[in-house]
Amino acid sequence: MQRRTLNLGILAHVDAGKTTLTERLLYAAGVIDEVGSVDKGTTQTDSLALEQQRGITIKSAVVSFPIDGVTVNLIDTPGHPDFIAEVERVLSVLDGCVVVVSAVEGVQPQTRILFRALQRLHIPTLLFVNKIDRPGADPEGVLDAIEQRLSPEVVPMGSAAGLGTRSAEFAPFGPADAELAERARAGEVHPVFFGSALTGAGVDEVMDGIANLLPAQDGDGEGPLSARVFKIERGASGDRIAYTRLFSGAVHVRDRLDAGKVTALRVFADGDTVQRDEVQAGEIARLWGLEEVRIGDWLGDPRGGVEHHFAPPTLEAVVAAADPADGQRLRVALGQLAEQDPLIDIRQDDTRGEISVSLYGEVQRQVIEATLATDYGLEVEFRETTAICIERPAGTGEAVEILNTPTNPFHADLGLRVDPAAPGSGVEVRADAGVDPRDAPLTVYKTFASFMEHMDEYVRFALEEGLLGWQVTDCVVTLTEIAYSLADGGPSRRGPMPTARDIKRLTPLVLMQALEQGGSRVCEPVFRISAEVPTEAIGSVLAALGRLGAVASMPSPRGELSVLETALPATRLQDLRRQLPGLTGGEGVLETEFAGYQPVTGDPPTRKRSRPDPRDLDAYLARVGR
Ligand SMILES: Nc1nc2c(ncn2[C@@H]2O[C@H](COP(=O)(O)OP(=O)(O)OP(=O)(O)O)[C@@H](O)[C@H]2O)c(=O)[nH]1
Ligand SMILES: [Mg+2]
Repeated sequence: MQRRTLNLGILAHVDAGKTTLTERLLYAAGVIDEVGSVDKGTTQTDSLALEQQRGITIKSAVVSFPIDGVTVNLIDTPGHPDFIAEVERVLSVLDGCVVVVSAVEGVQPQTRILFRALQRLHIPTLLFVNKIDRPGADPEGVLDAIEQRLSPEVVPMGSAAGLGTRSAEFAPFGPADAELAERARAGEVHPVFFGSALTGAGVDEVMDGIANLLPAQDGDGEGPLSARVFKIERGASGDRIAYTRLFSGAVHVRDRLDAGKVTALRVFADGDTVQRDEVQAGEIARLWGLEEVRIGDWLGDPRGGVEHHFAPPTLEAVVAAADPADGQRLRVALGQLAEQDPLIDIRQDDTRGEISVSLYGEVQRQVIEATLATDYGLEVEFRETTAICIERPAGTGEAVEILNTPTNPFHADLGLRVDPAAPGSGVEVRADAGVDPRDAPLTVYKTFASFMEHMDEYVRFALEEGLLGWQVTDCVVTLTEIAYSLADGGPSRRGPMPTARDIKRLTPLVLMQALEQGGSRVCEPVFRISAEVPTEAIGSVLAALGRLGAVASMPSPRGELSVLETALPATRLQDLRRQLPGLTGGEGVLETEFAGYQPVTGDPPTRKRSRPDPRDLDAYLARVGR
């Protein structure tokens, strides 16, 4: 049976109206009889108690409706930057997108960040300029800003009238011609609609746009399975539910996949889910039974690796159970949360019994705290929040360990060189041209390519904790030497054959020596900040910025309000967030954007290691074994 599907994302800056628009689309499609309200906590997609209490979206949610024979799986995403990880994992499963922009607030920082990611991925995108009913709505001004700051390739599909009133309306120019429709479906142009998700103005036209200007996919169940897991949920009885988008092939109930046996399967339809026996390419399903699966995993053939489109979390905090007897339960609970959210990175230190959690910001911290309380009955305390720094090699360093020597019990020679690389380039592992592939232990790894793939993995693991405990990045690691022991070798090489574990354990030993030789530089996350504050509060805000060590641009007044541009490290940004309401009578607004890492001035902070330091040979060998 031929099924047509459109997997549609709704993305925007926080509060732009994504959830309200979702509600309107479901209503227009006849899937719900009454339009729910974010402010009353009655929408379909903000279904978590926390979302309803706070009036913001926290988790991405899928809901489905039919138009013109196409099943639209709409994914409503959170706009708050603390939940960007939820958006990241959704991006890889979209066929098209609607980006919502407020007609009052205009193009905001998160809008730019999201739009850039959509363009990099060539996802066909429509724009909906929302809130034309609100006083101060300036759709024409916002259209200009969209052209200047998002994309020049935009096509207004009509105009707005009666601005700033409940009777504001969208007047379409007429139906899209075939050429425009084709270019929009190819992602070459971005049609722009105006309206109000609150009153429903413009919603029917956007609905037509979704049907005609975005590329629905034909289901092709033939071909090998290729599917991506983009969300994991725990059911009422603790069972794992994997939200999966199929790109090719089909999945049936009782199929055995690497991640487990599919025990049940549901697809989205008409605002609900329905049980099925199979799901095919183009569709999204909820799969039960895949106990081994993690977010971002591919089922069947992978198409591309892990992609990161957004900045990583920049803060971390130590979490402790209020009742020390709950320590073990807290570990399990955080483990489950991390599995639903791969960017919640948890570091456990067995020796000190501490758990630290990486964070995007204060709101995410509050949500984790509330989730632990309501879902697990756990009272927790977050100790001081610190920035997650990185280490970059300061210079080139090289080290070699020779087998049958007191410092190397691992049956292999290994030499590695570390060279600094450009900021943002990550880690690259390669072999020196002088290395003879036949010297690698191919009885263990079969091919030299496979050996290097494993080296890549061992190196990345070892670089998770550098000289001062931070993750090491922006470097090239070169294999300079490899040799192994032989049962019948000469005196210097005689010994048992190495195993993969030998090479894996030897790698950190050599790598940390090489790193130490070249030294490393600790760098902290820095944010670009634009602060909009009442003009009369400028003096006190500038003084506060000075105390935080920041230099601000000359304020540019916009009437009663002035805008300051500055940059601050992540921890100082937290301080500014706390101080701003007091400094500005609650009127100040901060817009922030991750701007990379900068070397720390003064004494570099260290991070406690969660694993023994390979430079302390006895402790290291005691832990990993000889
Ligand atoms: N006046 C007016 N208010 C709107 C409109 N659309 C949404 N709102 C209001 O704006 C606020 C935010 O709406 P949401 O739909 O929750 O926005 P969102 O983009 O889903 O927010 P997050 O998911 O938290 O990022 C709510 O108070 C809505 O009632 C609109 O067209 N006009
Ligand atoms: Mg929302």
